[in-house]
Amino acid sequence: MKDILTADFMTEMIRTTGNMYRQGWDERNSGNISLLLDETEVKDYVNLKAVLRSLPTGFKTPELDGKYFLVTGTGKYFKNVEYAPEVNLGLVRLTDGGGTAELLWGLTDGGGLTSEFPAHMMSHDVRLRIDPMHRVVMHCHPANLLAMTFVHSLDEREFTRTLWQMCTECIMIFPDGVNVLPWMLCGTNAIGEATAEKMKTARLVVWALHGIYGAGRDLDETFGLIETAEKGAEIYLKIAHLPRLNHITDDMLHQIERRYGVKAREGYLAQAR
Ligand code: 2HA
Ligand code: ZN
Repeated sequence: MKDILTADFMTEMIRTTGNMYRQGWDERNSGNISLLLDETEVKDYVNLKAVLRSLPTGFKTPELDGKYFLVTGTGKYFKNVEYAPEVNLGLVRLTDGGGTAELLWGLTDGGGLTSEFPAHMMSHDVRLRIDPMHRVVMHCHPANLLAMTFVHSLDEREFTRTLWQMCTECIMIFPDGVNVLPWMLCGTNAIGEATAEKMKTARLVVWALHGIYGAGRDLDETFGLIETAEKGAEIYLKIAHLPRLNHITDDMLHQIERRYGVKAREGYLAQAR
């Protein structure tokens, strides 16, 4: 067996949790990540037959049966992942139609999977149907996006348009926009189902008064997606109370669409002239 701490997926996960912590997105034990892995990626690093513990998930995702995930543990601090990955992360394989997660590595202190495991798995299920290259679900609490949900309309079109209008490149990074869930109790199957439903039409789902979910093809891309939306929210909060003299107009956004080959979410921009 090769040393799992040298695997690309592990070093990327460790860097990403550290970077998210240093961005201020993951105070204390907040936030969670799950990274979908192919069996070919993990087979040299763990004994696929040696199940350390079987953890009931409390829901079914038959399409994910047999799939492998590297996930953050419940109650674990992102800032500690780089110092003790084997305590703070777990590598699991779903069986029993998604009803059981078999632990193959990690969570060595007896800890469990992220409390948001339902939202993660249900979102993977949805995103994989849309994009076979999909791999990552990421949740965190970026301050500006969170703050924005207290003072901005939670209408998805309005919320998305505001972010697109804050930085020229926002529309290039998330042309599908940002979906928004009203406040719901976190850690439940219900918020998992609602998040997955929102993931059908966008890779970013804001949890009002709580945080955000991002989905993408790798850790870097998903981090960048959240980072860009958070930058938009930061600009918004810097200028929301000031008279606005200059604007990013729908006409400008249409120019970006044409030049960079992106397509804004249907109906989110005024018709091009
Ligand atoms: O893992 O962020 O939403 C802690 C959370 C739950
Ligand atoms: Zn949270």
